[in-house]
Amino acid sequence: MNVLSTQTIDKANAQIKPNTQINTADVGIVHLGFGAFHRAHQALITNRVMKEHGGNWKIVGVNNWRAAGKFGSETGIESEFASQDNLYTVAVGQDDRVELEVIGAIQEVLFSNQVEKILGYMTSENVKVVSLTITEKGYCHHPSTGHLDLNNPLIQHDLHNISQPHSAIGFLVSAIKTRKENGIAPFTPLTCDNLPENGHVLKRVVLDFAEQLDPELSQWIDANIHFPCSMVDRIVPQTTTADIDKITTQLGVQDNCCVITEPFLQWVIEDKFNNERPAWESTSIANIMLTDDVIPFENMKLRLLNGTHSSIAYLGYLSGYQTVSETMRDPNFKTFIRYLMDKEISPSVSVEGIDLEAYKDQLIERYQNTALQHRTWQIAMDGSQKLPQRFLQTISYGLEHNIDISGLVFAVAAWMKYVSGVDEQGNAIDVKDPLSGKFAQIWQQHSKSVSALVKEFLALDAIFSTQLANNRVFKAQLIDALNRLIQYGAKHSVQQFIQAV
Ligand code: NAI
Ligand code: CS2
Repeated sequence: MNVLSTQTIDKANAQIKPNTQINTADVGIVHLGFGAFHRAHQALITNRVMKEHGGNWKIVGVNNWRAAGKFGSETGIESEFASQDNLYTVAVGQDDRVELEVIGAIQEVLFSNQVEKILGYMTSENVKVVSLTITEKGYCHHPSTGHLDLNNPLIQHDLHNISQPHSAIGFLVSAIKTRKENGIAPFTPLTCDNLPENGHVLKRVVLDFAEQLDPELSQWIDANIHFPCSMVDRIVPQTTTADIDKITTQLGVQDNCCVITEPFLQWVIEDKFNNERPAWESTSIANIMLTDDVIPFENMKLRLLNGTHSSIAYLGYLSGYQTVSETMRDPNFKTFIRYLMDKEISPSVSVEGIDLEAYKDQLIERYQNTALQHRTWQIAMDGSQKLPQRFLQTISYGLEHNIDISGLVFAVAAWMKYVSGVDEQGNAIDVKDPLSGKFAQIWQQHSKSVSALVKEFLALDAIFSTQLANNRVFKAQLIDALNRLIQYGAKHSVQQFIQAV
């Protein structure tokens, strides 16, 4: 079958396709972390801005990051994009219905070792936005404090080779420095990662990095560059070969770069930009807004969606469920997840103008969407980077306000069991986490004593704040939850939990 390209696009069976305004536009954005989510969210929205309003907002994507001094998993997507003239399809699926949109907003996709080319774009005055979806670990920060981890191998390299950066932070500081020296107005660094106060986290690590390089540069950045926060939401699983086959069949041409997602989409952006930006809020796509306070929206999403997503990931995986929708077909899990939302998470969430009950109803529906094969294993990865904003901040709030948080503590216990690397049938779990080696060591040394396991995990100050680690109620509940989990298993423990509340 022919591959999707400028030659074959007319044959493609898609509801929406690029137009001339898109095809003739120039580059205006560099995106670091050109993964599935960016392709189904910011790139699709920017594509629609150009289709409906014009503008030079084509995107240069940077992908396949180096991890700890060597390249990350080679997906080869850069070459796949080149062979498709940088066209790809977003498949929006709801159960058995799928609609296709071909995206033409991508100028090219670069591998993160093409440093000169990447910095050439990032230092061009035509580039006005540098956005990021580099995963929580890409910020090279300590999740519990927000400060830059100066011992991170990528950071160590870049502090001595700023003209040849490996880390996203190094690329940002190198480009900001060059633009300043050449009198070019700064771009807006726009983080779209699942981190609380993500713009503040990005600014913190950029300032920490610049301080090591040149304190005056750090002071200048602090005074002259905004780092807006943004809350992003659209469930976008890793694309599987089954997805590619299904989308290709419907499209009528081969698309090896496609992504599949849900109809729901939301983007709440802090209105603080250093330069021009696309009118993202002015397209035919709903649920995109500019505001001066994103934090309440981030709290709502990171706690109600991502907190229950990670609960499903760890407890669902240990129960033998491969995907979110499969887990939610277990009525005990569906009851447990709604209980977490209503009783343990909602008390710490409030957003003016948002109907929280309707938002939670919608979340439960979204999780049951059978068009998405969102793997519990994928959501379970990088827990050391995710737990603070998804579980621990809500638990801390509950402990301070005398709210029962035993369900979330149960989810933390499931994470501890998951990172042991062995499931309930004794099979190996492929634990993906920057601290996976540390977790394996703790289990190897302390697997005979649950209280010792809990003590060692709580001592991980990159994850658990000192205050939480020293909280006796939390520690006792965690020991009890892990004991029950080991004794009865995840599926039975969930059933016991909802029968007891
Ligand atoms: P993905 O695995 O498709 O892409 C991850 C991207 O991050 C790749 O381009 C990779 O090169 C880059 N990356 C990985 N490690 C890095 C590092 N150390 N430094 C710099 N870049 C690095 O993942 P996906 O689905 O695109 O998600 C990426 C991020 O987007 C998530 O971590 C999350 O923060 C955010 N997000 C994802 C959603 C989803 O449903 N997939 C929804 C909402 C937000
Ligand atoms: C998921 C998120 O993989 C994960 O950690 O919880 O990527 C989730 O799909 C998005 O935040 C939904 O907006």
